[in-house]
Amino acid sequence: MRPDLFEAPDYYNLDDLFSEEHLLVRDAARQWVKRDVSPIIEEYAQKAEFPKQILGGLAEIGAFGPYIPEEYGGAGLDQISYGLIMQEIERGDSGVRSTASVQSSLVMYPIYTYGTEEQRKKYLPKLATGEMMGCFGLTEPSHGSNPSGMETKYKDMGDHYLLNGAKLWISNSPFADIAVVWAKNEEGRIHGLIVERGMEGFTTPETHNKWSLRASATGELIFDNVKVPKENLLPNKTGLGAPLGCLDSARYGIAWGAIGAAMDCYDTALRYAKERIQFGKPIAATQLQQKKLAEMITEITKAQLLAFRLGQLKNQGKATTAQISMAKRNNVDMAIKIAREARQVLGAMGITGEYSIMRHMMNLESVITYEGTHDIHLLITGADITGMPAFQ
Ligand code: TGC
Ligand code: FAD
Repeated sequence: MRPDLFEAPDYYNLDDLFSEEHLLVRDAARQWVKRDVSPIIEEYAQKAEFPKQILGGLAEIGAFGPYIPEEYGGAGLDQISYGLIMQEIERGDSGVRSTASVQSSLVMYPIYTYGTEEQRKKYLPKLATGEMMGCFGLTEPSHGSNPSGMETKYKDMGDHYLLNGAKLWISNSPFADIAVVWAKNEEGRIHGLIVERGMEGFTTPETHNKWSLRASATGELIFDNVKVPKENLLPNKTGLGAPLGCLDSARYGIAWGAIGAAMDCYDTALRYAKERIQFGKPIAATQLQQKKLAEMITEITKAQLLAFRLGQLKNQGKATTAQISMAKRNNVDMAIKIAREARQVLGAMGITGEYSIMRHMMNLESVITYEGTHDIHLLITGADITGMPAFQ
């Protein structure tokens, strides 16, 4: 892969709206990605392996629990800083951002929000440093978009719970130390349980042959009569709203993250178009390539404004699930379309690993599917504006 020459676009002077802290946090993440992610990521994506050596760096830039209070090891930052960190990481690779999203919003968030003080103290500081890694099990083989139908269940055995079932498509599962697992009790009510690697009957086979998110480890969670200690139940929220609350936080991060992938594709295409000479002039001087580039920067700018306003609402505790859905859906769609257009600007070179565009494009095929598909987010907006859910 070529040296990382990335220069971030800021067409509407958004930097003027960020605080000094936002800029410091963002620039630290940006430099780290340039130094520690860009030089290695293509190789890891090609060999379909997660680069575990970057876990310490992710922790150092505050990517594990950015908004978790410092007393539990988090970075104690606001939601805009969290978004900016996700943007910068996904500028490097969506798979690396996935690892950070899962650790922060799908593992640390539920333990912090729904857990006991003992659970917070036991797990959060280690998760914040990356000494312990987590994953989140909601999706099942027969229940993706409709997690309420989940079949994973647990039984109260007096001194412990007995867990049975299976989860599929779980980011980080092959190496995670713990899993936050959503399962039904005997009354059919959904609860979260912390399952630890090493518990008898718990296995995490890896999913192979992915064309997308190749630098992220994906796998299953299989529970075959796993004895889970009673103190591992998250007691403070039950029902589908508990996992959906975690998804609000992760989807918000993705709305920012997708901007990073789009910025990288745009920046690469712009630089290439200025340098590539055909018919005696740079292709950037042709109207067709300018149309592509001008539309890209317009869409990136709109997505940045959407994410920034959503960040303000989130900081005020006012962002709704439907507002988050709109931003996740719009920004990922924007990014995947830009990746496809940018790939064409590079001609044949666009399909190689010399440039990041094809990797972003393939990664975004997962991002547009996980954390609620493109269709499901449209239906969430539809339900919100009409008051008539059309899921069934
Ligand atoms: P519905 O009837 O709408 O809601 C059930 C209950 O939940 C409450 N609720 C919420 N509570 C808190 N926060 C939210 N965001 C909430 N949304 C809904 C709701 O009030 C209700 O409460 P109650 O007390 O009345 O029971 O549920 P539904 O079954 O109709 O489903 C709605 C739907 C389709 C929108 C939902 O199921 C959905 O979002 N499906 C998509 C599934 C999904 O996003 N899965 C993601 C899996 S994790 C993942 O992909 C990680 S990838 C990570 C990475 O690598 O980055
Ligand atoms: P389905 O729900 O079967 O949907 C198939 C198609 O039908 C989609 O196009 C969908 O939009 C459409 N559809 C579904 N319902 C409707 C409807 N009512 N109306 C119209 N169209 C509809 N899950 C986790 O729990 N944890 C993870 O860490 C995790 N990581 C993932 C990592 C990767 C790389 C991927 C690809 C997925 C991951 N997932 C994870 C799973 C992800 O959340 C699901 O794939 C997603 O929710 C969609 O479920 P599904 O794939 O079963 O698709």
